[in-house]
Amino acid sequence: MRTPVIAGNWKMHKTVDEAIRFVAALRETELPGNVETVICAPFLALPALVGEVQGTRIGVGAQNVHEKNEGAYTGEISVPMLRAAGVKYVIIGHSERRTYFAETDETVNQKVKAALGGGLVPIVCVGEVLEERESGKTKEVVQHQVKQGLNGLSPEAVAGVIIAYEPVWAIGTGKASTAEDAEEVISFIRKTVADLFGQQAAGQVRIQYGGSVKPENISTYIAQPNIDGALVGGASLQPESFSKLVQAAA
Ligand code: G2H
Repeated sequence: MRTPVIAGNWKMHKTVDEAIRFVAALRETELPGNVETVICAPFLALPALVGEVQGTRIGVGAQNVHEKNEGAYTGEISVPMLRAAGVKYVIIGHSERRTYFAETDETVNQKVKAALGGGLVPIVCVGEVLEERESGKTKEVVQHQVKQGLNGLSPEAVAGVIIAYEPVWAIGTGKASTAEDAEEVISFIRKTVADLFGQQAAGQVRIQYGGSVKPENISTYIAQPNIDGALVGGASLQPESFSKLVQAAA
């Protein structure tokens, strides 16, 4: 009953021309209607991408947003700016933002509220680092991130959020979590959402797995009852592999 979401996170890759060529190639492939397909691109490529995906089922997302609507915040982009450009999704709190740009659970929470308030679908990233996994703290860490990141939201708002569980040690390393381990953490995240916001929100919220997902392993994640798609970095950069990922989620 939950529609799976495959979201590509291009990170700091592709010029505007490269983004346009990617969509042209993707349009040549058959994308299933029952998978929500999203491309999260660098800011500069977003307006062109929104134009290129017209008439397709592909949605366009940003990889970050500022929590304020406007003001003296040099170098930042706001929710109304993204909305005006036709962007529908935004990744919030990716571990690279937390590590390299000092984002915290508190800023994540402010950004999630701003996104929802302005009509964007937030893709909220949570996940433990290797040391936390090895010391048995995975559930404690993700529970805290979910609780703080979604703090103060209504159950109805939470139902519209996408959560991406990305164990940090699996990101870009080629060391993906097993589907069974990912399912265990993701079902725990769903239970956390149920405890905080009720069964209905927990039943509706989509929770993706992210971290070294490829066409070769996507079906193992999709087969799990609580995993509703994937947030994909490296394997989303080529139209051939991205379309295979989307097809495998159908
Ligand atoms: C995790 C993921 C995309 P990759 O960051 O969000 O990247 O698929 O390259 O591990």
